[in-house]
Amino acid sequence: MVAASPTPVRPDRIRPIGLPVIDLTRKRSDVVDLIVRASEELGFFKVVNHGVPRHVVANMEAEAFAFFAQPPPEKLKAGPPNPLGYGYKNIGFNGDTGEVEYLLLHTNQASINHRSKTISEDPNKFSCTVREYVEAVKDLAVEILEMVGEGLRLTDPKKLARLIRDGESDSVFRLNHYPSLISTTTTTNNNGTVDKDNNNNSSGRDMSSQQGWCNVVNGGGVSVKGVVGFGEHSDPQILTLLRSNDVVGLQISLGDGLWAPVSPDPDSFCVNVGDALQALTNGRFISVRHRAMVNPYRSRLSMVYFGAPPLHARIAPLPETVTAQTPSLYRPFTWAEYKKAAYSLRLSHSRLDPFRTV
Ligand code: GA4
Repeated sequence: MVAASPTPVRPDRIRPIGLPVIDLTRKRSDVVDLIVRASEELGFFKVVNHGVPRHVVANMEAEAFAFFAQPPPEKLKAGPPNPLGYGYKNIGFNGDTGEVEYLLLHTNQASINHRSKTISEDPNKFSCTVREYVEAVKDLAVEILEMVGEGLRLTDPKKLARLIRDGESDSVFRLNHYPSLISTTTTTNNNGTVDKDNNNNSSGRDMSSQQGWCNVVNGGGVSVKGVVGFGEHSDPQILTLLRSNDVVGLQISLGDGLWAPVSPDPDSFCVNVGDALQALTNGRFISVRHRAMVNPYRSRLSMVYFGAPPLHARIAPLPETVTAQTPSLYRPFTWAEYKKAAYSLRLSHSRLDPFRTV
């Protein structure tokens, strides 16, 4: 018998792209056009001059780093994730894993207060910091969605924004920590200068494990290895607002094994369209797959707000997006139905497919 030759694993390739950077202090009509165009073409853009106060971001980041710097037994008090709470390597309930530890919180104040007791020795301070951050970022998401409503010329331009502003919104907030692969605190950065990384690998795990490694070819065609922190997926919600420290890691899928790295910029927010907004816009806006890679030298921290509708909200293509030429691509579903389907699938699955009409 002739042994079958192993199928060669095609290395991922990196292709840098210029992500649109939208200055929110520009003329409103220009900002509206830029947001709509970016949401249609790439599903991703950055916003600058966004109005979220620096100290609000800095306080949240400090709390997050303080939490992840604790010894594992302390962090485990906030877990296991159900899906809310502290998680370490396991993502969802169907066997997905990644080189990440995280805190997943509901943005409902009662839930934050309750969770804070297992997260911090000063639960009041922790919950106030989260509340301040989530409120500021939610306001930004509302502003962006109002502009989307204008850009799509909806009869009720605030309709989309109301879904996440609703007191019963099912929005969640996630803190992701991707420890570096080295445990020393002093590293050399891309410029060849020395950085002091105070956020060293404190996860208490064996980072020498080869699980999660994939081959990556950079722009110059050189094959390098990369470790996946959070695997390829699209976000289920309406709109995602991500802020990370100054460490590269986020990558956008361009399809066919091509990945576009997003340059980190602690002063901006990276915004992306979620599956629910793709359905609401009848596929006009795209919910693009993305992933997070571990940085070998420096720990990465991302703070991600996922703006979602209430559980009972009905998601269906907005009438303004359905025409004879563009018939409805999705059947109506509630957010609760969609979530149930999402949690029954793996991270990389296409979660909107079961709701497609064609
Ligand atoms: C991806 C986006 C958000 O991080 C998240 C994730 C959620 C989880 O970690 O509990 C999911 C994942 C995310 C999509 C599919 C399901 C649900 C893990 C998983 C395998 C909080 C979300 O809403 O969906």
